[in-house]
Amino acid sequence: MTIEPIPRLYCIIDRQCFAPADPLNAILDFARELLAGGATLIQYRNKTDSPREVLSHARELRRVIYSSPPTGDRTLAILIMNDRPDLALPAGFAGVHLGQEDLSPEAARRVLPNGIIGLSTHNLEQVRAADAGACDYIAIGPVFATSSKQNPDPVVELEGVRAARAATRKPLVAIGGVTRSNCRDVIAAGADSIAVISDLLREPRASVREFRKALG
Ligand code: TZP
Ligand code: MG
Repeated sequence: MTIEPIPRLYCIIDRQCFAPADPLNAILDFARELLAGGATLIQYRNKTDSPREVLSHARELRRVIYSSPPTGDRTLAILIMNDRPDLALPAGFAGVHLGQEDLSPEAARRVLPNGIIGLSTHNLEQVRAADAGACDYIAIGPVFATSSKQNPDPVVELEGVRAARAATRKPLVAIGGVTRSNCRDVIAAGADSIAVISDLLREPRASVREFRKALG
């Protein structure tokens, strides 16, 4: 499935950013605030809980999003599951975001024949391989230093975004250390979209609004 044009802002809800126990209500409140700010693309990232819990959170997230009033020019936010196509399917999510060590895009396509499939890349060689493969969009990063990812690859800086842009015509998402202050530079370097964890956390509704305003 295509995701073109990809929304300029790609919000990530990272379970790690919420209380160790019983995070669901806080996660759902956070999602409501993102939507109220105008979020149209949301990934659920949960690297700690059991598949059963991840699926349960994801189903609740979908319920919240489908029962929220429409925002912006899109009726509903697109929901993407991190890592797990097998959970995206029963959660009713639109797609999956894969890392280099998850299932390949081609294998994920067997699970989600009509789903959106994104792939993380961290260098030019990976971008080229992703461009030749079955993913619908490519993420490049970390662009800048980030504390949201364990064992991050080396930062690619704006130069890495420019190089990725030159290597693919697929929608390009830049991730890692992107904030309201630097997001315009990242788009100017060639990204179609920027993915954010940290700079949404403190004031999600206002942040989404400000990102959207900055990104046009
Ligand atoms: N992949 C590369 S950097 C990153 C991920 C998941 C974390 C991005 O989070 P932040 O807080 O916006 O830097
Ligand atoms: Mg992954």
